[in-house]
Amino acid sequence: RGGKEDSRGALVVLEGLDRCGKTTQSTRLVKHLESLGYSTELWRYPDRSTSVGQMISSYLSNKSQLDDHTIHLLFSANRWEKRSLMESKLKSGTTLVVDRYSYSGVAFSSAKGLDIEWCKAPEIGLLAPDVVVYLDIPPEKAAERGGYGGERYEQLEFQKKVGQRYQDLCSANWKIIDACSTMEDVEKQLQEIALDCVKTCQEGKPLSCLWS
Ligand code: FDM
Repeated sequence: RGGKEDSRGALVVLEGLDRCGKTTQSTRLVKHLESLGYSTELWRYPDRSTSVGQMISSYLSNKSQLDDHTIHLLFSANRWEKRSLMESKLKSGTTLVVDRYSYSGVAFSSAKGLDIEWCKAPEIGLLAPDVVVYLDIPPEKAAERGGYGGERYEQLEFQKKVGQRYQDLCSANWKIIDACSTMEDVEKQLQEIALDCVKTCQEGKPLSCLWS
């Protein structure tokens, strides 16, 4: 689907606690946008395929230990190593649906007690999402959903703290969806939000950088 000269793809980010349905919903959203003829890709962070991503993966599965600041910077580096590709994809008209982004970085690390401004600093200059969709679920409900997979952060008490940090980060370009609604309901709401955003970007909304 063509558009204006400065037409571009949209950067749509999904955030939320573990087991909120992000992965299922982002996969469905990509299929939907593709079916409408929009070039779309599903991205996720951490991107475990890179060498930085493998260090992160090993940390998350408790196979290695790292200082809290160190792992925070690795998560950020994992976004930086994909930044230029992200920009070129968007500029070439591809919409990116991204499962977790800088907000996960800040929410999870600051929930451990790291200073929030320190956590935000390495994210400065990454591309700002056009919309952040937060799939809102009470931590207790998320824990009931088929259980956690046993990775480092999948514990109820910690997820409660992360939920509070997400609330502190929530700003004007966030859309909140009740993740306790039916899967179809969440899917529909997400489609509307994303489509609206895709159209705005097609009309030439300029790209901007975090933290804007
Ligand atoms: N996570 C994810 C972080 O702590 N910082 C980050 O920057 C990102 C992107 O990694 F518990 C945490 C969030 C989650 C874990 O995520 C792995 P997935 O979605 O389960 O792969």
